[in-house]
Amino acid sequence: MSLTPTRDDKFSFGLWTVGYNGADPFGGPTRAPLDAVHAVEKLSELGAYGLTFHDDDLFAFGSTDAERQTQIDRLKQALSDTGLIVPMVTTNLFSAPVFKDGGFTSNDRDVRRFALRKVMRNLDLAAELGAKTFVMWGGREGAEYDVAKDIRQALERYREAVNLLGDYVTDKGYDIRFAIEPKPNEPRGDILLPTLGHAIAFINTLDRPELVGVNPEVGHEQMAGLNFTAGIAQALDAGKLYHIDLNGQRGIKYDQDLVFGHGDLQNAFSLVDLLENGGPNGGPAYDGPRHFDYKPSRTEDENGVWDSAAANMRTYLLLKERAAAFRADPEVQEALAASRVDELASPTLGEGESYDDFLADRSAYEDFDANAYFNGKGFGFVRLQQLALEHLLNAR
Ligand code: DIG
Ligand code: MN
Ligand code: MN
Repeated sequence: MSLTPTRDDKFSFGLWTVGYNGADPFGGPTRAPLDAVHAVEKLSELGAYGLTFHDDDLFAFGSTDAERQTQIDRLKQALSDTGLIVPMVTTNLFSAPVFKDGGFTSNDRDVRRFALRKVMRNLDLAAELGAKTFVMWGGREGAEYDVAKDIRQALERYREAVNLLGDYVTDKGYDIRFAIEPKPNEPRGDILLPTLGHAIAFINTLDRPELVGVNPEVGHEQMAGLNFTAGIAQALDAGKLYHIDLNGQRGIKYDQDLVFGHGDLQNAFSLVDLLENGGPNGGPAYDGPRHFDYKPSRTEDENGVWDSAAANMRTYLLLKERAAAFRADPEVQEALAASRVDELASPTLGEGESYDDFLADRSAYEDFDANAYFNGKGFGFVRLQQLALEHLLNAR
């Protein structure tokens, strides 16, 4: 298995990631601005297949139409020259002061109308560039004070916005699906739709739920203390994994946006195993872009930026190789069977068994020996986990 990224690996990067200038709430930029064309050229050299962006990443907020078009034309030329594509586009509804109380859910109706128009204009650009996914991260949709935001009305405004956008792309014939990106907090004290579970519940209340999925980000679920791999399994179960943001996070703290694998490595291993081997017949469970939404650490120079971009892809490929070795190991297959992992796929009721049949089956309850599980009938999970760890460490 090659560790050299190819377009077939479908690795994509946000322009805002490699373009992150290092500024944080406690210090200014440590790197010069990065030109979009240069980013496309370097990412192509490194083996990426796609570039994603917010409108404001490509042309500054408040640009004239001419300035906007110039940047779009420059990007199109770079994409044509390199063969890189734009799999996903997203909109910045969180940086400009006008969005200080959010976009879709600002208490200020005029701001909500401005935000929706900004997104619709960006949807036209997404369609023009052939993007198939439109991500909506509502980073500013939320509040710091419970009494300042009527959450039910905020959800209704969010629903109104997404329903309108669904009507718009349908009527325009755009081949675009939406992906809501959850995050529990930061920059708002509490963000609406904080986890992928909240987002999936919200999606089911929309007029066109089939048009809307989720774009879970590793660090965002982990900021809430949740298991990202388990969350992705639930998104897959719901048929809602429309995109994914890969990065690293080391525990419940501010959003670190580390290189993929530089946080919880074992969860990264199980995630890649799920994505690559968790589908039918042990094949891929997800065929979308492997998108990195990370920040090259403030400490790095431009060389460090490209090293970090390469590290994301190399780590993914290393984990893919390790997961394949894990699945191919006969001792692992034997340990999986001993742990009865596959038995969970067997329905609890027998084929055609009615609940009357079930109630009549004395072996299920009256004659069942529950005490046999004391001091016996162990599941062998620790042995299985050690096998996984040893494959992760390439120690087998
Ligand atoms: C942060 O995790 C968010 C924004 O960077 C962007 O809107 C979205 C796209 O993946 N992720
Ligand atoms: Mn993040
Ligand atoms: Mn993200």
